[in-house]
Amino acid sequence: MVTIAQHLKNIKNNGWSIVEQAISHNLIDRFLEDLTVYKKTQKLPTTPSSYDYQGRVSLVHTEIESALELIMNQTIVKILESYWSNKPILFGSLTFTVSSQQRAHHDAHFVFTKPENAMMGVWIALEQVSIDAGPLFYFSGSHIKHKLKAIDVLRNHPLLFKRLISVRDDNVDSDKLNLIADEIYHFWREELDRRTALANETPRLALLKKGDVFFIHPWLIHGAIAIKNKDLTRKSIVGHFIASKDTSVWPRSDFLINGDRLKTIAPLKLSFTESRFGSFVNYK
Ligand SMILES: O=C(O)CCC(=O)C(=O)O
Repeated sequence: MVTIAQHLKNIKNNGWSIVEQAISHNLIDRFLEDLTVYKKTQKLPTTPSSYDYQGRVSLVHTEIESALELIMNQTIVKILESYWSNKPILFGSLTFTVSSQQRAHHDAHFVFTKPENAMMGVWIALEQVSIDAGPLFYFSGSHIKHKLKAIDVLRNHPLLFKRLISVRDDNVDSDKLNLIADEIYHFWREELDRRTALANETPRLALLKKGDVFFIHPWLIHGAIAIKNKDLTRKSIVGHFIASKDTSVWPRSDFLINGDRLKTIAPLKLSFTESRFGSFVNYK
């Protein structure tokens, strides 16, 4: 059995760790039943109608107790608590029916925190992941080697940086700012691909079994490969945790357009709900 200390070492050194069979299959089955009922009552599609949709539902843990029970599993919480020496708070969750086929990225760009390691993705397989169902891929060690921020990209695109500053100073045209954010994201994504290709790295695939848990460091480059067999589902839920109530969090837009002056930008104001499984951020 892999010890907690070994998981902490894996996360620190490699940017990931897998806990096999952390979640009971009974609980997963109960959650999947609850999810089906929830989707019906919310009139959400119960089958992925297109591969853009992915059957993705956000924040089900705020609506379905079995989701909270599943994500705030004792082993998960214990590992996070030991990693941060602090009480983990569930910031958000996403459930998928099929693979997102998402391109390489790191989660720090979605949820940027201070301290910078105070966030963690916890991806739970709700069924055996087939190699043809678009499994997650990841570059081991990339959280150290390729820790790329938007400001690193802007330094290589001085004209774009200049444009950003002038639109930002105008402080009125949010459409223009959004377009610049898209442009920065585009170059940032390209740079991630370029770096991993240059380093000649081969991605690993997370071919997890039902009940396995994959810890994803916020700076680990990962994504999901293309679905080869469109009849296959790849049911999963991912929880995004922050280290404690004292962690400062900024949204993706600030990561992209305010990375050079984050000290002057107020972090998100968060409120919290206490549950018998642990605390989570309340968005209501
Ligand atoms: O499960 C997936 O397909 C993608 C999940 C992911 O990359 C993420 O949550 O950051």
